[in-house]
Amino acid sequence: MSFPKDFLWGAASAAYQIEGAVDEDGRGKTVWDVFSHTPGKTFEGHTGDIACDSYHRFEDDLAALLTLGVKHYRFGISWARIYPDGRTLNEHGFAYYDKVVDLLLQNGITPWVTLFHWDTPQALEETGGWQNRETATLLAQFAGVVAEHFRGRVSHYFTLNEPQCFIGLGYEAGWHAPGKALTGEPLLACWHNAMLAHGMMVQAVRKADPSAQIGLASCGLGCIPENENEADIEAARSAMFSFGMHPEFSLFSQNAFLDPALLGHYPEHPFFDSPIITAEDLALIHQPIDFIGLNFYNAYIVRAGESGPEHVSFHRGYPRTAIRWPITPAMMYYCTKFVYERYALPVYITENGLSCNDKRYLDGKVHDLDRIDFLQRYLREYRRAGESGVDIRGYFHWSLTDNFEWSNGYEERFGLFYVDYETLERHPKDSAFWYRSVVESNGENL
Ligand code: GBH
Repeated sequence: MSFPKDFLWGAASAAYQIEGAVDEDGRGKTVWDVFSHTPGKTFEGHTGDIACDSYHRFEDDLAALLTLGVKHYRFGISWARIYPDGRTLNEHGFAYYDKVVDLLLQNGITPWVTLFHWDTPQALEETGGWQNRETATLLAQFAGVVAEHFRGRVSHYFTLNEPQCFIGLGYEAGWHAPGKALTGEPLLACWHNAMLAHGMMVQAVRKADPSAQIGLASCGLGCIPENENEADIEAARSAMFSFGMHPEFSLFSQNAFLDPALLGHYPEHPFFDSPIITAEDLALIHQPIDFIGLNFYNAYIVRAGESGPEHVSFHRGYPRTAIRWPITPAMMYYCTKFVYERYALPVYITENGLSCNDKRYLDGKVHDLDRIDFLQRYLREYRRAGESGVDIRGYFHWSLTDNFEWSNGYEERFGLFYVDYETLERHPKDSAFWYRSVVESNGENL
């Protein structure tokens, strides 16, 4: 029982969730600055103004990475630092990322850059945001400039992080910035523009740096079979690639992103019957990429019912994390396998983790047994996917440190490192030392 020999272990973060320093070196406002400062939108009005202050404390994050012994770090570059209004280049915006990238490289850690993790410049939101196709063009321009700037230093990029969330939660459910609740054609326009952005970003990065490896980071409804029999497994697979299965936001669908990006068409569903989708657009979205990144947290349980796949409710007392998401380790096996069988590209888990009610105990340490237990369960299932033939390449834990958990603010702690938000000190949780032993043994100890 083992992981592939050259399997990569890493940790992940995102610009707005950790950086703070929202007014420094010419950074422009993003939709999340505005949304988090709007009363009632985030838990107790929390904002990313300071966050983990990583903008001034990257050395502390680096020390955390070195404690873990990981050789790979996934982090974001903020669009609004480089293009404050989305259109005008601000060279000063690169200084911080130059330092981050150089320190990572000096310490033997490979940078994996996420080009877009939800922080659209506010100025672009004011000209229609994702409803406007120009937003896609401008994001691709940013992607090209970043790849050009870091050519020779950064060779791994992710285009979009979870359009399912920044469009689904931001423009459909309204729980995330910019907090819109659209349906029909206007919502489809947002989705389609995000897909176009992906395709144009791949082109822009390839043009700037032909040797770069490019992927995406997708999320959405994961489905696992109630019982491990053929009928339930097929029901789970078919539910996982059905559109509109989530009760609150239809866009929480893996294949709404992966089908156009990797197969060149949208899912079969009336939502996508629209003249705005042209064959040229589909060709533009469908660019060759090098790997699929999956952000996996929890799945639905599915069985074969009389008239097709059915959701099975979680039984009373079903295990859940602090944020109340159900603990469904089998998704690391089934859902990576379903994705691999459908799209046939190498798979990375680009995010996986959980929030716990972490605190420093009387002894000053953070005893997060729940995190260790969760990870052990999830990683065993991921290993099982590899053993069954899925081309699994790596695992990035979400997250390196506790951080700004979007509308939940600082109330949810997803880190391997505890952040004391008064002093901004990072403290390794027990899970950090445990994860180090996983990294060192390539998972032999799981
Ligand atoms: C990721 O989003 C983000 O990329 C990251 O920035 C964030 O901090 C991290 O996860 C933790 O949230 O409707 O009950 O099935 C993942 C967000 C998680 C949103 C699962 C939808 C479904 C819950 N998704 N959630 S449920």
